[in-house]
Formats: sequence, C-alpha cells, structure tokens
Amino acid sequence: MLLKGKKILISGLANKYSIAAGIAHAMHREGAELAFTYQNERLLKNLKPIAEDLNVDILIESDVSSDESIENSFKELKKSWPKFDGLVHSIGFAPADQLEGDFVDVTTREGFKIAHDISSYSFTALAKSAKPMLNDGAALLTLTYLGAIQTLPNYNVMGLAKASLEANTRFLAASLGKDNIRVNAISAGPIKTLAASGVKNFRKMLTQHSSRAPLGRTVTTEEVGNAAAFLCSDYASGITGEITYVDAGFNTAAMPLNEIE
Ligand code: 0WD
Repeated sequence: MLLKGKKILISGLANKYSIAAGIAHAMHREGAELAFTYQNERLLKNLKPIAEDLNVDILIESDVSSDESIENSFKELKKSWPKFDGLVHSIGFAPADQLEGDFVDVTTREGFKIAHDISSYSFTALAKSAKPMLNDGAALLTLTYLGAIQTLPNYNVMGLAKASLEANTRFLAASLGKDNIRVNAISAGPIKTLAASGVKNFRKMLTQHSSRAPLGRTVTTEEVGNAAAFLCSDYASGITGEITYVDAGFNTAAMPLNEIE
C-alpha cells in the first residue's frame, strides 16, 4: 500500500468520469484517507455516491475563483485534519467561446484572465492556504496537458494557461522544497470527461491520439490515478518540479511508424 497513513485532499471531482475520480480510487486502494472539495452545491449530488464508496466523510465546498471560499474551506478542513499529507489540484476552466475557432480571433482579455485564474493561479492559492497544514514530506499534484508546450486545434488559451500551470509547478517546487514539500504535475493524454467535452471536436482528438501514440490507444483515469498515487507517495521522495506524461507515449512520437511503411 503506497499511501498507508496519508491524508490527501482531492479537488476537481465533478463526477465519476473525472480524472480526480480515477485518482481518488487509486489513492483509496493504496490506503490513503481522503477528503474532497467541490465547486458548488450543484456538484455535491454527483460526489456523494463516490464519497460513500470510498469511505470519505469530509466534503467541503471550495470555489477557487474566490479567496474567501478557499480560506473557509481550509478552516473547515482544519477541524478534522489539523495536518495533512497531500493535495490534488484537478481543476481547469476556460469560457466555452475561447475553446472553439481560430486562436487569434476568439481569444479575449476576459477569457485569457479567467482561464489563467481558474486553471493556474488556483494551484498557487491552494498551496498558499495548505502550506501551514502540510506535514513534512507532503506532496502537491496538478493535472496539465500537452497544449502547454505544443499547439493543437481549439485548445487555444487553455494551452497558455497550462504553460503557466507547468511553470507554477516548478516555482512552487522551488519555493516549498526547503519545507520538504514536493510539487509535481501529470500531463494526461485526452480522456472523455465533462471538461474535455468543452473542447470542440474532442472525439477526433481521441482518434488522432490512438493512431500516433506508441501504445496505440488513449489512457484511462485509472492509469492517471496510479501515477498520481506514486507521485504523492514516499516512493517519489526524490521527484519534484516535474511534469510526468501519462499519455501512452503520444508526446514522444513525431509520426506513427505505420505512416511511412
Ligand atoms: O482530456 C482530459 N480530460 C484532460 C484533462 C487531459 C489533460 C489534463 N486535463 C486536466 C484538466 O484541464 C483539469 O485541469 O485535468 C483536470 C481535471 O479535468 P477533467 O477530469 O478532465 O474534467 P472534469 O471532470 O470536468 O473536472 C474539472 C473540474 C470542474 O468540472 P466542470 O466540468 O464542472 O467545470 O474542475 C472544477 C469542476 O469541478 N472546477 C472548479 N473547482 C473549483 N472552483 C472550478 C472552480 N472555480 N472551476 C472548475
């Protein structure tokens, strides 16, 4: 059991298809005690059956667009967990009109601001609030995507926000290293979730992915969850500031082998 005795707070669990759900299952299996945050009441009904399944009784509202909401959520958590060992940030958002069409035409100041605020700054904000409550050897983890370093259609301003999130991971790692707190990111391959369905033609991206990835397929939330469990465990005690790809190798292949045979 990789995570026996660890207390880990997981955000961004919107429903059973969420990447955070795969992470929660893997961490529960590895012996972690879990707490969940949710954006608002509307999402609570999807969360309850998953929480029941995994024996999670700490469910706390936290809308990362509000400093007050974040602050209240950690005050609430402190009542049950004065100290804890890990935090998973599985949150991303950009207005729908930013994720369809030509980047230069559709990107607005407001869209840019929201995407960066919710998808990147929120990781810093959560780290800031969590810091006094984190045990020695704690780990923070976020979820990023290849759009941070390479272009692809329709991902647009989310790519910029993910580039910021990846730099955020490195700066947080540098900042928190002296407290023996590690900070890492998983760059997941495309998975059909609620957030992903906001990206136009997402289905076609899945097909493209399978045809180029060395493993010839997409990845599952369980596979992302397994890597997350490892990165938050003491087995990863020497790893920080890293972006780990869980994408069936897609980012390593410039061209599928069968293309020129
Ligand atoms: O292909 C994919 N699905 C990939 C996702 C590939 C690589 C990375 N990712 C990233 C996403 O960008 C995101 O950072 O993984 C993370 C989790 O995304 P997900 O599991 O794909 O999507 P989803 O199940 O929708 O969870 C994201 C959740 C939100 O769901 P909705 O769809 O309702 O916006 O982020 C949460 C919310 O629960 N969220 C917030 N939480 C607190 N405060 C906020 C907010 N303001 N906004 C969104």
